[in-house]
Amino acid sequence: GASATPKVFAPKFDDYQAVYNEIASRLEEKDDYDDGSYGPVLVRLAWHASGTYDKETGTGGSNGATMRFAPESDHGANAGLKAARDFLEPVKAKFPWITYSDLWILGGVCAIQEMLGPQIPYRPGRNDRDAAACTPDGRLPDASQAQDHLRNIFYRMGFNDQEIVALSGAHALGRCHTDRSGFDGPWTFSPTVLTNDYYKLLLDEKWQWKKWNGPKQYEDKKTKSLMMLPTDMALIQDKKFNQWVEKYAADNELFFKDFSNVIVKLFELGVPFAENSERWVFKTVNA
Ligand code: CCH
Repeated sequence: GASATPKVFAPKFDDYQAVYNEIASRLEEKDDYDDGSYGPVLVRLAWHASGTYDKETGTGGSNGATMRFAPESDHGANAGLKAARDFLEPVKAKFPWITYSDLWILGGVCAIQEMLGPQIPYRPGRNDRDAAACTPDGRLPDASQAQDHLRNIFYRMGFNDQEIVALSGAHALGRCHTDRSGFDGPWTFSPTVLTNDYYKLLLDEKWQWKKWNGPKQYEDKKTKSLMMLPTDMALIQDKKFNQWVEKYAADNELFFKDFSNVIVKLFELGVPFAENSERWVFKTVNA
């Protein structure tokens, strides 16, 4: 008789493009959130899933999606990211074959591309893990600190000074929320579009301490409607960082190229990809 070949669903590019399209259409549809987009908080979810990586022990990183569980979900740095996880839940329900950890990173990739950022090559291969793989608190940066702290945190993941500055350009997107981090306000006037405005504003505006009862942060002297965290200001206070701020402020193309490279690296930290795995570039909705 005919021997039945077991049918194992092995998703390919088109399958992941379909997931991408679903995330993109939800982004478009749910435009009553924050500044009109879930995009920024999706980027932050992908970053906080990845930024727990420790190169010495190989622990943390986007493999595992352990932020689904306490204690990681309750870490102060992750306050508010439930909004992003909940946004992706119906996508997971529609495409149950994708792991949460691949989905969260695809959410970040889709959000960056749909917010007019550069192409972010992507490959799947992350496996979900249980609460036992949660990382200890304190692996993500503390916004009240300065350059030494930034170097400690990002060198632990394996990044250099140029990469720290390139990654920080993500703060062109989104805002701080008093009920999440305690800080308040956006960094740029266009928080749902990725540009090099973060660097331009750092250099061009006059920044002063905001007078309020909240945590210490800066406001722009002119409009008092933008903000910078102490860690953002460290990028212009430190000579080595500042060189890169100037380069990215002057050249959006260079920023896009370096941002794409470094965020691919961030999103892949500690992921056990198959040896022959290749990266894909997904088509944007308007392409
Ligand atoms: Fe960030 N970030 N971030 N950040 N971040 C916050 C919001 C966003 C720090 C602190 C904060 C990166 C690096 C740092 C985003 C992407 C990246 C907030 C406000 C704080 C505080 C949270 C709130 O109240 O909702 C610090 C410190 C560092 C040190 O380097 C990096 C790297 C990335 C991505 C590559 C994005 C996007 C947001 C906006 C989220 C939103 O909900 O709008």
